[in-house]
Amino acid sequence: LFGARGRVALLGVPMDLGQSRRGVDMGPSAVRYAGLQATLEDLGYAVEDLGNVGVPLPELTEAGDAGGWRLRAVGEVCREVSARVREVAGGGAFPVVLGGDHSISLGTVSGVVAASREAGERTGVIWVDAHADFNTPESSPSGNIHGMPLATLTGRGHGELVRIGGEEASLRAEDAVILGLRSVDREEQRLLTEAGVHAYTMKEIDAYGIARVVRQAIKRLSHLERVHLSFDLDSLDPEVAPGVGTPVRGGLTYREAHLLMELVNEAGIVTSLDVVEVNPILDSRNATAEVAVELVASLMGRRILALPE
Ligand code: HAR
Ligand code: MN
Ligand code: MN
Ligand code: MN
Repeated sequence: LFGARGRVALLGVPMDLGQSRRGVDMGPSAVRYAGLQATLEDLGYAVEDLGNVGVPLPELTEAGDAGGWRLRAVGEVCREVSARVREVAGGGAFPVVLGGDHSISLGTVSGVVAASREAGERTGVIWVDAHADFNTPESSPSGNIHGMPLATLTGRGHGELVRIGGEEASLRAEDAVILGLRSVDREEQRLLTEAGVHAYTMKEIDAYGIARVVRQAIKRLSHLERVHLSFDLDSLDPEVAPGVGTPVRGGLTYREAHLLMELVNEAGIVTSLDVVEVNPILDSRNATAEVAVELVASLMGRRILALPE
């Protein structure tokens, strides 16, 4: 029965360059330590850990960020991630990519999109996040690249990052939904509305309940052959997931996040995943990485009761 559920490939991206250095580069290690591979094997997957993609150390560049070093480094790392993920997805395995800050999704999403285009299929994204990550270099109040990946993937942003997946943008704005949103910068709000990305904010989740909101989000993506789930741990309430660099009060509860994953699993639509922004330095005894592993288990089919034979 081993591997009866299919193949999963794990890839770590210990990158902490999407903002000033904080500690999310240790995220892949923390999530592995929390038992990701054994958990997936227990669910019946054949799991191959491909190790980490190499990431340059900012400490080794004398010039700091002079000359756009950080931007170039993010671009290089994400091109490598994109190529690796394309190969994994093209070979029929389910990619699980561990960040790292959210700028790694420039690599994961462009990689799965490249594989899906080769198969003549279209990919959408479920972006679970407190933030919209829809800033451009012009709109961003911080200049931090991890606040920009969703905009970049839809063709808005730094030219060299927009083109990671080739000339065509990886995503159409209408093929992306955001869940858990509660922190959006002023200019970013305008960009998001103009682009037509559908965002389900915490207000909708409070008013209608997580189940209804998730079912609506799934329905909105039902025209797509593949869906990538990009899971930013700061979507959770900081009391549940303290180990993130940019916590925002009023997030998903433990059970809301699980039900989200359980309903997405039931719908059977997700074909790839990244887990980002786990920061062990700010965490409390690896709790955030452990929650991440439990949520991945729910997404990948863990049930409370066994299914009837
Ligand atoms: N919107 C803010 C900015 O652009 C904060 C972005 C924080 N991003 C993440 N990823 N942690 O979701 O700077
Ligand atoms: Mn994010
Ligand atoms: Mn976030
Ligand atoms: Mn609630």
